[in-house]
This record gives sequence, C-alpha cells and structure tokens, in this order.
Amino acid sequence: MRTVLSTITTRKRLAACSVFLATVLLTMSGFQANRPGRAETPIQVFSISASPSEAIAHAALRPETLHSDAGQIHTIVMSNGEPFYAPQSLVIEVGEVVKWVNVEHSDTHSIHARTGQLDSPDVKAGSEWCFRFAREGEYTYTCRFHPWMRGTILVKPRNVEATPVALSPEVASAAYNLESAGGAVWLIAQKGSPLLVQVAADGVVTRHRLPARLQAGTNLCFTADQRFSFIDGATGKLSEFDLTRGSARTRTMSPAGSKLRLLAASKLGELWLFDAASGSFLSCPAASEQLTQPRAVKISSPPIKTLIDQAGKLWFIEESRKCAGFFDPRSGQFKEYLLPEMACLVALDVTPAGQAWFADAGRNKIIKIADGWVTEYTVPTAYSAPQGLTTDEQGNVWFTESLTNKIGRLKDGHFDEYRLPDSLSHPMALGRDARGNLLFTLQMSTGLGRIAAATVGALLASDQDQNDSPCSTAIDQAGSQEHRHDHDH
Ligand SMILES: [Cu+2]
Repeated sequence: MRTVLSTITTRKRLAACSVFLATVLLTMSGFQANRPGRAETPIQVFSISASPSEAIAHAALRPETLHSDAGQIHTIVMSNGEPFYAPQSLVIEVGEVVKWVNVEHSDTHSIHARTGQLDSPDVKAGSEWCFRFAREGEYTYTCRFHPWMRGTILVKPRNVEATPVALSPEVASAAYNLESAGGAVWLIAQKGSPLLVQVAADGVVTRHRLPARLQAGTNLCFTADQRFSFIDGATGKLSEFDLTRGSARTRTMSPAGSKLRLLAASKLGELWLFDAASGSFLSCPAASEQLTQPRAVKISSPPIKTLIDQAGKLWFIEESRKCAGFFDPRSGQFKEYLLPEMACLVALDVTPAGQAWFADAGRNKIIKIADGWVTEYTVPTAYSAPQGLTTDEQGNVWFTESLTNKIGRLKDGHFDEYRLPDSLSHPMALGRDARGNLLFTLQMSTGLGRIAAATVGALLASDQDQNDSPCSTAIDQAGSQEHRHDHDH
C-alpha cells in the first residue's frame, strides 16, 4: 500500500513539474523557427485598452465587502444536552477562527478530529478554546470524554476577485513569458511575429512589434527607459532594441565559439551574461561595446532565470532546476545550493533586504535563501505546483498555485491562500507592477489575469484583523524546515 501511494505521489509531482517543462519546450520550439532579417520591419505601437476606471471601481468596492466577514470568530457552545456542540455543523472560510465555549458547571469537554491538527487540550467547565483553520477541508470532531458528542466544520477556501486583462487574440494565444520591469509587467509573445506587450500600472496595454525573435528563456534587460537588450534568437548576438524608435542593433562582438545567454541588467545598466560554451560569467558595462574577460566558475548547469539584488549579487536558478545560487561580481564569490532530487525551481524574486525566494513546483514548496540558510515552507494545499512568485515591500511573498487555482501569500512563515475565479484558473507566471497590482498568465497562454492593488490591500487589511484576535495563540501553522547548505566553491 505504501509503495502504491508513493508511486502516485511521484506521478503527481512529476506532472506538476512537467506543466512547467511543457511550457519551456513550447517556448524553445517556438524559438527554433528563427526568422532572420526581421530587423527592418516597422513597428506599430498602439493602445488596446485602458482600464484605470476599473481599478478605481475596485478600490471603492472591495474593502467594505471583505471587512464585513473577514477576521470573524465563530462560537460553538459545548454543553451536556443535545446537540452538545451548538451549532453542530458550521461552514467557515480558511483563515477564520472557531471558539468553543464550555458552558457547563462541572463537566470537562474537548475537541478532537481524526484528521488535521484539530486536537484541543481538556476544556474545563467555564473555559474556552480557539482554533484558526489554515487549511480547507471537512473536519469531523468529537469529545474525548463523551464519544456521542459530534460536530462538523466545513472549511471553504477564501475567494479573491480577479479580472481578465484585455489582450488581442494574437497576443493572448502566444503570451508565455512574463516579467516585471520598470514598474510595468511585460509579456513576450513569439507565436507568429514576435511581440512585446507592456501592461502599464494604469492598465494601459501597449504592443511593440519586435524586429527579431528573442533567445529562448531570455530575460528582458532594460538598460534605460524604453531600451532593452536581448540575445537575437537567430544570430545569438547581444543586441539592443529601442522601443520608441522601433530599431535594433547588435551591441558587441561575441567571442568566437561562445554560446551567450543574457542574464540580467544592473541598476546602472551593466549587463551580465553567461557563456554556456566556456561555463563563465562575463559582463558588458553600460554604454560599452566591449564584453569583459570571462570569469569561469564550476557550475552544475547553466543559469536560466536570474535577478540582480540591491547589493549587486546575481541570483539564479540553474537549468537542471534542482540548484539555485548566486555570483557576486565584486568579490567573485560563487555559491550553489543543491536541492533534493524532486525539486523543480521555476521562479525567483529577491527582496530589498537580500532574501532570495524561489517557487519549487516539484516539491510544492516556497524556498527562502538568506545568509547562507535555506528555509523550506510547504504550501498548505497539496500538489499545488507553484509556478510564479513575486515579493512586495511589506515582506509578503506572493505565488501562484497552478494546479489548485489559487494565489498564495507567505509572510513570517504563515500562509494564506485565495481561490481565483474559475474563468481565470491555472495561474502560471506572476508579476507585480508599480501600483501593487498582481498580474498572472494562465496556463497554455490563454490570457492574463489581474488582482487589483485595492483587492490586495483589502486582503492584507483583513488578515491584520485576524492577528489581533484573542485566539491567536492556537494557530494551525504550516510546517517549515531550515537547514544549512555548505556547498561552497
Ligand atoms: Cu464532552
């Protein structure tokens, strides 16, 4: 039985990771169909939809509706007379608190469920006990002393309002890559003629026709407002594109025999690249046409997703998706963190304080790397396959649950999960714009969803209320593990 169960588990996990890998393969196959000679194509820049009014409407509606029922404490009265637990059955939302009050004069009662962590100490006459339900599900419970006492609590997921962002069919069917940069969220659509789509914080969508296909898995590296660098998918050369002019040019000479990948741009416009042929990092200083001398490192597999933090460290996820790490160009320090075999790292973000956060779709975990320590947090909903991740200024880590259609939030080791509307299910990549709107792509590139900043603010406000509840001592916490990795190079 154990073998069968573990096989199922493995299959499900593999399925979770393959969702992402399928996307990668799709992406790569799209890139193989190179289109040389597109540099002369004139660009068209135009606006598709403007929806600032929509954001304002949300701001007016959401806080009120959410506050009325969030942070609520439900009371169940325990007594020796039927129904013993009153009300006997209760429907609540994830995150809400239930308080059991023993109104008897002498008898002790308790609350004990076979599943979950619902297991109270003895609740003496005249006292009470609280529990915050962090996971959805049906909890049937009884009393240790009086097995005829029965109660049920149905915990439903919390819903969050999200709206589709209007994209033209041409874009919607091809948008597979999402990045946050310069306060906006960008989509790279390369099915048919390649397009770069900018979704500004005010909701205005602008499409830029690209003169060339970008290299598979490329990062958008903005070196100035309206100017970004990329690796030309056809020639493999480092190029620069000017959005306002719609023109591209080759920036530097690539070293002979190199296989360059563009990794990231620093705040000062310096570009970092990786040469997969020689296994070395190299850079291109701002406004320079020269690449620096390659600096070879002993890396397990080439970096594919990268980010530069405030301190200038280059964080990355490796192609194997089992390894994360950083390279510090100034000190030359290089460090890899090897994760267990089932890991499948798919997204990363780094906070201003230098904490690196990763989504592990293979193991259903959110991972923090800070000060040499790796901390793993298991997402409460099983097999959720987190695919996208972004952090905010308040220390919240937001992530998508692609298989369970939720947006999750992790803060101070505590999870909250919110179910998306069915029309915007299977969220994948996640980004955040300058106003705090959360944007996510949908699986198989069927569209883009937005959770308005006002909605996000209301969720945070309602969770604040809960923390003030008298029951905050009895909390169903999600487990986290911390372990040190000494994998220095
Ligand atoms: Cu009892």
